[in-house]
Amino acid sequence: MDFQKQGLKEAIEIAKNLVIFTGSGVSAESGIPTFRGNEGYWAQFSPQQLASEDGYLDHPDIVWKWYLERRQKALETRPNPAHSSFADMQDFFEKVVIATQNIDKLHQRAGSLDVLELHGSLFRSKCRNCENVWDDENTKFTDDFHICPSCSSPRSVRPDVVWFGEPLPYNILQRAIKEAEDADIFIVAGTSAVVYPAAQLPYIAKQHMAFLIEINTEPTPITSIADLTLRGKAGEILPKLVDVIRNIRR
Ligand code: BJW
Repeated sequence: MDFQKQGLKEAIEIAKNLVIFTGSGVSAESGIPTFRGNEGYWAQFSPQQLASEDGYLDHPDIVWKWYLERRQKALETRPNPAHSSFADMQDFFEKVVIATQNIDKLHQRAGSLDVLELHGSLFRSKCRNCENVWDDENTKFTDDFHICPSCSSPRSVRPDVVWFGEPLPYNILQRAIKEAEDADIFIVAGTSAVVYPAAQLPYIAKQHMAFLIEINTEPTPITSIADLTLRGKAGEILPKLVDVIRNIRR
């Protein structure tokens, strides 16, 4: 593992702001599937059917079933060493922000305090009619589960997640962009970095002179601009990176 790479020690010595950009690969070792690749959701299901408003309008029950299964899985699993390592990094830098594309809340459960959910949450629902949003861990398949508890509109309740063709939550995206601009070190972990606008964040950080670290089992478009690439499983690499940081910052 190339922790001796030029620039890493200096970057860790002087960094105040650490920003971490994560995708589904970070939760893979908790047993949650990724999207792309042979084992990913999109090898089995159509993104247009499950992760678009048109798909939801055509088959709300199929879409809800997928999300409720994922919610159950997320509740049953636990954060893995990748999530815990990111939480541990809060001990060493003035500011640590996580901008995640994941909707599983595993960063929060591991103890990370400042988590920007770019693509929404498995644990919130919203009404397409009145736009009411509420915490929701308990939706069950019943006759009336599509009815909004606020405006009573029928067939209007959906998961509060960002599907293809939908804008990301404005304030969250703007804050993530600002944090990327201010980052001294920017870590990209477990994402194919092909879904925009989230995938612009590493480029913004790089343009603003952050030291860019990529952690992934496979090459991605970010690999060519990364200052340091750590190839392998996030849950195995990140505890070692925490040790390196601890030795430099103690
Ligand atoms: C490990 C590992 C281990 C595995 N350790 N690593 C053409 C060009 C550019 C853009 C577009 C375009 N055509 C259309 C667009 C726009 C579109 C887009 O980007 N599409 C591209 C795919 C082409 N984007 C959108 O539509 C976005 N909205 C938008 O643009 O709005 C515009 C607008 C403005 C104003 C008004 C109206 C509209 C929205 C995108 C929403 C994405 N939604 C999803 C579902 C979210 C809810 C849910 O979870 O169900 O988000 S799709 C899915 O992809 C999910 C993920 O968050 C996202 C990213 O995936 P991720 O996490 O990177 O997973 P994978 O599987 O791709 O990668 C896993 C990685 O982990 C791999 O690299 C592995 O190697 C690695 N790995 N194990 C380390 N143990």
